[in-house]
Amino acid sequence: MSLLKLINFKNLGDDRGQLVSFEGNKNIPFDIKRAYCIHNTTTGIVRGLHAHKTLKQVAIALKGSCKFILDNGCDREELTLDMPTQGLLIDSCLWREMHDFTEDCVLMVLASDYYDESDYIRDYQEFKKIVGEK
Ligand code: T46
Repeated sequence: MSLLKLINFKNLGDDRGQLVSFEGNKNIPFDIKRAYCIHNTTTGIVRGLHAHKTLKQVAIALKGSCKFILDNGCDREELTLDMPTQGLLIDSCLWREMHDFTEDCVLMVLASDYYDESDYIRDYQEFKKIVGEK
């Protein structure tokens, strides 16, 4: 089964322009407690490089594009996010890396919980150990 779980959002646009709606426990499969945006990213950098113990998130490229790698400790898969009508569901216990941000990229992330540094696993070997024990 692929690690890359995509959600397609309905385009509610008309001849005035485009509109996409995100609703907790409807087209987003959890209660949305937090939203954040990554933008004005420095060329060539890699972000992420961590997993979360419990947090679930959906990442949506509102503008531009970036590449996402998801890794479950055994398999590693990559995709490009490049449209507001498509979201990537990032379940807990998945290592993520984001790279190749276009200059104009605005990446919005909807999260199932508030920011909590103790939920992060920032060491890949520790992550491998935790998923290996599950
Ligand atoms: C993730 C990927 C996709 C906060 O204070 N509140 C927040 O809600 C967030 C997300 C971050 N921060 C602080 C923590 C750091 O001092 O903002 C700084 C940058 O965060 P970080 O280095 O974790 O950013 P990324 O892009 O590596 O990772 C982020 C999320 O943190 C993470 O949960 O899954 O995007």
